[in-house]
Amino acid sequence: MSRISVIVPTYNEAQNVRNLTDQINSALNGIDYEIIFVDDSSDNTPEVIKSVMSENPNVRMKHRTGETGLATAVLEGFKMAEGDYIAVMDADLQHPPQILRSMYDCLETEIDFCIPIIFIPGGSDCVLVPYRKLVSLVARYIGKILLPSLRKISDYTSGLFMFRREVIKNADLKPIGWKILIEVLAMGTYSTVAEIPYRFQARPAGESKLTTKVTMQYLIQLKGLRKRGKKQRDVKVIRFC
Ligand SMILES: Nc1nc2c(ncn2[C@@H]2O[C@H](COP(=O)(O)OP(=O)(O)OP(=O)(O)O)[C@@H](O)[C@H]2O)c(=O)[nH]1
Ligand SMILES: [Mg+2]
Repeated sequence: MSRISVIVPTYNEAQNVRNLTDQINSALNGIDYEIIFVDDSSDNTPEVIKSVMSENPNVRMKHRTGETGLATAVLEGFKMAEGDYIAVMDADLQHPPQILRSMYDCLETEIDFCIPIIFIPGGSDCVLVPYRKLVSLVARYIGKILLPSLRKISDYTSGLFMFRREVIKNADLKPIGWKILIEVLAMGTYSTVAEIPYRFQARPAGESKLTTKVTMQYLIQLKGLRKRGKKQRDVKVIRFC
């Protein structure tokens, strides 16, 4: 049976990690999995994670001090991951953990990469405020212009995805800021991508850490990927709606 490593970056998510772990645990019932929290928090999140670890042997944590940044946290998780399939998910439950099972099912059918999407039929972004929807739309549009090799893919700005570990085997990943999916898509090796719908949820607790600096870092990252990434790709994108 294939094993999943679920990487969860955390920054002050003390109120969410236990709920998230319970939901991942029931979503992946019967599947071999590990959850890797990569934590940069300044609150008591690491203590809560340690308590969760004492109850669930599938949970591990790397607590970083003196370093923050979502993308580098996820890279740290990639280094620690032991699974055949690697998933990335936010801690704030905006990504419904049940979707992990559908992502796993996709990869079990020889697909290399699965990206859940909110704006395809069956998906929903109704909890996002109009301003956030607009920022996301513009970010995707700029990405499509600057990285034509990824044009077939509907969304590469999300923090929710799963791929076979071979995808990043020889990938030169040097993300800045927050956007790790676009880095993996631009630098990784894969030939089939599945897009599946999902419903974005409201954050039940804690605060957003998104800032305008993140948007600027995304633009700088795109510029770098234009130089470093593959200019052309032969990728089959299958959309399950
Ligand atoms: N390790 C680590 N995790 C981070 C850092 N910044 C944010 N995160 C985590 O990354 C995930 C996404 O952050 P959010 O603040 O939810 O950002 P978002 O979902 O894009 O924005 P909202 O829709 O406003 O919540 C959450 O699990 C955060 O805890 C960081 O510097 N280090
Ligand atoms: Mg969030």
